[in-house]
Amino acid sequence: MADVEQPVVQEQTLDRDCTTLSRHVLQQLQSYSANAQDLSALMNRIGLAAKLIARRLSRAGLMEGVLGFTGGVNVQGESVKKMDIYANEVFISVFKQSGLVCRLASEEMDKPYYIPENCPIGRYSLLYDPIDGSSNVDINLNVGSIFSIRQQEGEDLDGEARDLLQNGRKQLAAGYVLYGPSTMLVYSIGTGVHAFSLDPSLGEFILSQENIQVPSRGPIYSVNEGNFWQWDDSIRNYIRYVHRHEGYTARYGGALVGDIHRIFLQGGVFLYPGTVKKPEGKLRLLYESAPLAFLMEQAGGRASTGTQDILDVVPEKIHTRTPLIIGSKDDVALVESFIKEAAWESSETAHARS
Ligand code: P6P
Repeated sequence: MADVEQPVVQEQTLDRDCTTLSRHVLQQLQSYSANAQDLSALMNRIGLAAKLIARRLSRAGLMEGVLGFTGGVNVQGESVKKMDIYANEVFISVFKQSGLVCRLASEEMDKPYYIPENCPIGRYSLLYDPIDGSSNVDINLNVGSIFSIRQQEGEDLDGEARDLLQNGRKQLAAGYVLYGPSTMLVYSIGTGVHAFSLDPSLGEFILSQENIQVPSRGPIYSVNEGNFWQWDDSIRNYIRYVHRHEGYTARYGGALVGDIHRIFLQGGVFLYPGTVKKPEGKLRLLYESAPLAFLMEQAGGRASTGTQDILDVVPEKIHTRTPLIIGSKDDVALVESFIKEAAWESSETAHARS
C-alpha cells in the first residue's frame, strides 16, 4: 500500500498549538513528579492571572475603574493606579485557589499576604510586581507583570518572612508578562528562557520562542537620561562614551518589562543606576531585579548592581532596592569597567592625600 502522505504542516501546527505553558514545564523537567506538577500548576496559575489582567487592560478605555489613580500611596511612596490594585487582587485571588502558594509578597503590599489554608501543603512563596510601569496604562503603552517563585523555608511563625531575605539564586522560577500588541509570558525554571504568546482564540499561552539567548553585545542602551546629573561620574562617563561611539541607539519606554524584553531580543544594556540622593536606585530587588536577573543569566546575559551580581545580593528587607545594570554580558561589563575605573581613581586620590 502506498505510504500515506502525513499532513506534516497540519501536524506541526497542531503540535505547536498543543505546547501550552503547563505542558512545556513538564517537558522541560522531563518528570511528572510532585514538584514538577507543582511548578506546572504554578505556571498555569500565572497564565490565568495574566489573562485576567490582559482582558482588563484591553477594555481600559471602555469601562470604569481601570484608568487613573486611586488617590492612595503604596509602601513605596508611589501614587497607586487603579490597575495596580486590580492586578494585585487578581494574583491574590488566583493563588488563593491554587492550594500551592502559602505567601504572596507584592510591590503593592507592605507585608506579605498569607493564605493559611494553603500553608501546610503549599510550600511556595510568590513574589511579584502586579503591574510594572503602570504610568503607561493611561496612555495605552505596554506594561508588564514580574514574578518570582521561591520555596518557603520553615514555618515563618512571626510573619517576618525572613526566609525570603536570601539571594536570587534561591529562586525556583521567574518570569514576566508583557502586555503589548500581543500578550507574552516569558519564564524560566532554570532550563533556559522560553516565551509564550497568548492566542485569544484558544485562551491559551502557546510556545512562540524557546531557549532565548541574549546577544553577547547589542546596540541598545536603555536609561532615563533625565537623571544624568543625579548620577555618579562613572555612569556619566559611560553615557558620554556611547554618545561618542558609533553603533549605539537609545531606547527607553519607562516600563521595565518592555525595555528588558527588547534587550533580550536585540541585545544591549538597561540601566537604572543609583543617584547621589538614592544610591540604592529605584528598582526593587526581590520582585523586579532578581527575577529579571535570573532570566538574563539563563539567556547568557548578566545582571549587576555595578559592583556585585544581582543574584548574589542578600536583601535586608522585602522591599530592598538596588541599582540595576542588566543585559548583554559585554555591555554590562563595559558599564562596570567605568565604575571600576572611577573607584580606582578615587582610591588613588585618597591615597595621594593621605
Ligand atoms: P523613571 C515604573 O515606575 C518603573 O518601576 C519601571 O517599570 C521603569 O523601568 C522605571 O520605574 C521608570 O522610572 O524614573 O525612569 O520614570
